Amino acid sequence: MTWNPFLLVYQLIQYIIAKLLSPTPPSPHAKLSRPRIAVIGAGLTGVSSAAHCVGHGFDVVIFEAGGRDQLGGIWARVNNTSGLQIHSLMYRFHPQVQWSNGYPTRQQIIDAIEDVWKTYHLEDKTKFGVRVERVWQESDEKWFVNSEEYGKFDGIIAAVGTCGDPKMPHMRGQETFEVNSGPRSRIQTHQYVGGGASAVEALEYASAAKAEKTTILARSDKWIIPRNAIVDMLLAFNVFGQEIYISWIPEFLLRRFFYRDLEDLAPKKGLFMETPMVNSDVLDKIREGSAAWLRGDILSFDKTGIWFSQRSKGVPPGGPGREIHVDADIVVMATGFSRPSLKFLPEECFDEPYNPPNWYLQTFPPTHRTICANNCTYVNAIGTVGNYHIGIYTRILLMFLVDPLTRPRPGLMKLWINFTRFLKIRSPTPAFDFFTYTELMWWYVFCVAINPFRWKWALFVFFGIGDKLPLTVVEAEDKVREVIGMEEFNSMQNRKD
Ligand SMILES: Cc1cc2nc3c(=O)[nH]c(=O)nc-3n(C[C@H](O)[C@H](O)[C@H](O)COP(=O)(O)OP(=O)(O)OC[C@H]3O[C@@H](n4cnc5c(N)ncnc54)[C@H](O)[C@@H]3O)c2cc1C
Ligand SMILES: *[C@@H]1O[C@H](CO)[C@@H](O)[C@H](O)[C@H]1NC(C)=O
Ligand SMILES: *[C@@H]1O[C@H](CO)[C@@H](O)[C@H](O)[C@H]1NC(C)=O
Ligand SMILES: *[C@@H]1O[C@H](CO)[C@@H](O)[C@H](O)[C@H]1NC(C)=O
Ligand SMILES: CC(=O)N[C@H]1CO[C@H](CO)[C@@H](O)[C@@H]1O
Repeated sequence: MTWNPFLLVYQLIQYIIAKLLSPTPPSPHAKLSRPRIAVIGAGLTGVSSAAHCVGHGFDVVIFEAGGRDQLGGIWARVNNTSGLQIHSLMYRFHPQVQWSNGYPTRQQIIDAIEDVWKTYHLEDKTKFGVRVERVWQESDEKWFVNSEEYGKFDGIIAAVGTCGDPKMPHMRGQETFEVNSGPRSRIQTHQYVGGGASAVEALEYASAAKAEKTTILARSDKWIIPRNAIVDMLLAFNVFGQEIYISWIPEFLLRRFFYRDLEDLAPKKGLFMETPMVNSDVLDKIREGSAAWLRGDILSFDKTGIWFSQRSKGVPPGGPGREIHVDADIVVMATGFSRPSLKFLPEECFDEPYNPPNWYLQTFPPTHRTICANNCTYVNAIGTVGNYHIGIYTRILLMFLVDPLTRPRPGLMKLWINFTRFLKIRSPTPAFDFFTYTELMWWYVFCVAINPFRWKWALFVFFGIGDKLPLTVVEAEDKVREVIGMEEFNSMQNRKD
C-alpha cells in the first residue's frame, strides 16, 4: 500500500473518535437495569442501535429473521463485487468503526458490523431465525414482541432496512432468452435493466466479469454524482432538503464539469428530488465506448436479446420511442429490492396523513413515541447513509424512555409534521419523501432546542456523552413531582417490574 497522508489523518481522526465517543461495552454478563428495548433486524442499523443501548446500560434483545449468516443484513446477501458507493467517512455507523480505506469492500463492511456486535457482547442478546410478525402494547404501556415468551419491553427499535426481497418483474418472452456463456463464447454484451443504484452494482459486476460491452437500459433518468467525498458532502449541505431557487447552481456545475459532452444524460428534473447514483466510472466508460446508456422501455425478450423502445430526453416512461433490438449474451436484472414491511407495528401507526415516512423526525410514529423506526422509513435522500444519525435517533429514544418531561405529546408530534410540511410546501416532492443530511441535523437541533427539559440531554443526544448528569436531574425532578402529586409522569427507571 502506498503511503497516503490523507489516509493517515483519516485513520488518526477515527481512532480519536472511537476513543472519545464509543460508549464503554458492559461486561458480558452484566445485569443491565435500565429500560429494555427490542431491536428488530440485525443489519448495520440494528447492530449499531443495540450497541448504543447496551453501552448506556439499557438491555436489548435483537430479533433477526435470517440465520446467523444474515448478521450484517443486506451486506450479507450481496455479491463480493458490491461495495460502498459513498466515501466511508459518511458511513461511520458507530463511533467504534475504524475504516482502513475510503471505499471498503463488502467483506470489510461485514467485518466492521460483526466487530461492533462482538465488542458489545450482543451474541447472547440476538435471536436469529425469528421474524417479527407483531408487536403490541398492554395497558401498562409495555411492549410484547411476537409472543409473551420474550418478556416485556419498554421501547421498540425497528431496523428492518429498505432492501427486502429482490424485485423481479416478469417481462414478455423472458424465458425464451438464452444465456450465451458456453466455454467457447465470449461475454460480449451485458444487458442491464433498471437505472438505479443496483445498475451501478451490475456495472461493477460486469467489469469484474470482463464484459466487452455493457448496455444500461434505464426506464427513467437519474442524476449521477461523482464519487468524491467533498462534492457529495457539499451537495448534502442543502439545509432546506428540497429544490430551492439556487439549486440550478449545483445542477449547472454537474452538467458542465461532470457530464460535459454527455449532458443529454443529465435528467431534466431537479437534483434534490430523488436519490442520485454515486459513480465516477460510468460516464468514462460511455465516452470510451465500452458502455452505452439507453433511455426507454423494454418491450419483450427474445432468444438473442431485448426489444426496446428508445425514448428521447423528456419523453415520459411509456411514451413514444424508436423500436430497436439490443443483442445480449447475459441480461442482469438490476431492478432493486422491495421494501421490508413494517406491518408488525400497531395499525394506528399507519393512519393518514401520519403514515410513514410522515412521522415525527421521520422515525417516531406520533401515536407511539416509544417506537423508533431507525433508518428504515426513508424514501429518497442526498447525504450519507449509515452515519451518526443512527446513534442520535437511538439516544433520542433513550431520552424519551428515561425522562418523562422530554416525551413529546402526540398532538405536538403531529404539529411538527405539519410544520415541516409547511416549510417544504413549495418542494416538488412531498415533504418527507426527500431529505438531505443537513436537514436531518436541523431536525435534531430543533427537537432538542424546542423543549427546555431536553436541554440537559443535548450532549448526550448529539455525542453520547454524560448520561449520568441528566439522570440525576431526572431523579430530582421525579421527587418534585411526587411531592406535588404528579407521579403518573414518573420516569420508567423507577418503575421496577
Ligand atoms: C449493494 C449495496 C450498496 C449500497 N451502498 C450504499 C452506500 O454506498 N452508501 C449507503 O449509505 N448505503 C448503501 N446501501 C444501502 C444499505 O441499505 C444501507 O447502507 C445499510 O446497509 C442498511 O442497513 P440496515 O441495517 O438499515 O438494513 P439491512 O441491512 O437491510 O438489515 C435489515 C435486517 O432486518 C431483518 N428484518 C427485516 N424484517 C424483519 C422482521 N420482520 N423481523 C426480523 N428481522 C427482520 C432483515 O433480515 C435484515 O437482516 C447499499 C446497499 C446495497 C445493497
Ligand atoms: C450474487 O448473489 C446472488 C444472490 O445471493 C447469487 O444468486 C448469485 O449467484 C451471485 N453471483 C455471483 C457471480 O456470485
Ligand atoms: C468474498 O470475499 C471473501 C473475502 O474476500 C471470501 O472469503 C469469499 O469466499 C468471497 N465470496 C465469494 C462468493 O466469492
Ligand atoms: C395538521 O394539518 C391537518 C391538515 O393538513 C389538520 O387537519 C390538523 O388539525 C393539523 N394538526 C395539528 C396538530 O396541527
Ligand atoms: C436501510 C436504510 O434505510 N438505509 C438508509 C439510512 O439512511 C440513509 C439516508 O441518510 C439512506 O441513504 C440509507 O439507504
